[in-house]
Amino acid sequence: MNDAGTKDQERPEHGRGGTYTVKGQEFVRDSRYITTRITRDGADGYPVEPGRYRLIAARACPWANRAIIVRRLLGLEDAISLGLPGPTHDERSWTFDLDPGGKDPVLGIERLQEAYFRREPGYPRGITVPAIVDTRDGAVVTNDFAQITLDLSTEWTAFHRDGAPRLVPDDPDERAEMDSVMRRVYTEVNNGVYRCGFAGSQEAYDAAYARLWTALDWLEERLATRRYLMGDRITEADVRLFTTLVRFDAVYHGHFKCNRNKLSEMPVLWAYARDLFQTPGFGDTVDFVQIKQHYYVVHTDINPTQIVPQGPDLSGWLTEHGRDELGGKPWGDGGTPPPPVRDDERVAPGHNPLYPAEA
Ligand SMILES: N[C@@H](CCC(=O)N[C@@H](CS)C(=O)NCC(=O)O)C(=O)O
Repeated sequence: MNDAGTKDQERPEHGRGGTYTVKGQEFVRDSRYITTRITRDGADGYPVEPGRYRLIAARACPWANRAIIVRRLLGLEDAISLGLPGPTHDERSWTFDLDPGGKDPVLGIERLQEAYFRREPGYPRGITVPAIVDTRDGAVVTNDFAQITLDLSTEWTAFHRDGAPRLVPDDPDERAEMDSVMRRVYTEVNNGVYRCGFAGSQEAYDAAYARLWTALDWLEERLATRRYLMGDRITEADVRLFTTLVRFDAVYHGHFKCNRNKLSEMPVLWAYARDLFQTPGFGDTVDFVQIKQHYYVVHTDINPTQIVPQGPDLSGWLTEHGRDELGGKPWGDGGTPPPPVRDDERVAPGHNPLYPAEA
């Protein structure tokens, strides 16, 4: 038994942290994280300090994509730098194979594992993204993906851009409702697609499939009358749902067998997802090429040939969505959209319909 009271033998040889199939079993995510927080009061030893921390967030990963979106919506690019490992990782770790010399230019490391080992030698769990690294000692501060984005909203306020949206409501009732929506979105949708994809038995898959579609039908209904999940403005809940929806037809429909229908066949959810995709800060962070490479190449247990499919056609993401008819103030009172993506953080041409391949 390990420190969380679970059996280490359930972890496969290849060391993947949370995502793999165990034959005969339901997929259960390993949700033990490094939960140190970066806060204004520095209670955990890590005070908010611009220029000190580096967010490591592969574009392929939905949990990391959340952090990239929130950082951009809030305008924290100057306060927290961004490191981007390539789309695939081997049995040991994510690597900085896209960077010159194969090393992260700030941390000087080839593998994210090195930053985890600086925090805890021999770190035994998954080397996951997103992770925030302290550039002073090169050690991971946190990989607690759910807390990371909430803290960007609530602890880093002094460094938000002018016009940044309030992604986490101040009103306690609204916050409680958002937390409840996010809980359901997490268990049934964000993690629900993985539960389908990594089901280790027919029964587990059947149950996972039913749960997922029950939740997607609920969302289709909820969003029919609300422009965003919490009403008339964008919140953290939308960021969390978006990162799963944007991957749906490209990977979850086929690779994870979430195939009752495509996202593009659910009129409300598809229009909602396109609305967000076309909103600055959302679609402009998405790299469909890396997303497909990641899932189809890394998950050899469910795609042993590692063949990456050509489709689907992504041009639909830019079609009119008509959601403006529902009204709403996407950025809230006094809020404004973020400025265009900085040059050094742009998704590669041809990897996203917003950035066509150069002729
Ligand atoms: N929510 C995730 C955290 C993020 C996560 O799973 N990221 C994946 C990529 S999408 C990852 O880093 N996987 C590497 C690994 O599991 O070793 C979890 O439950 O662990």
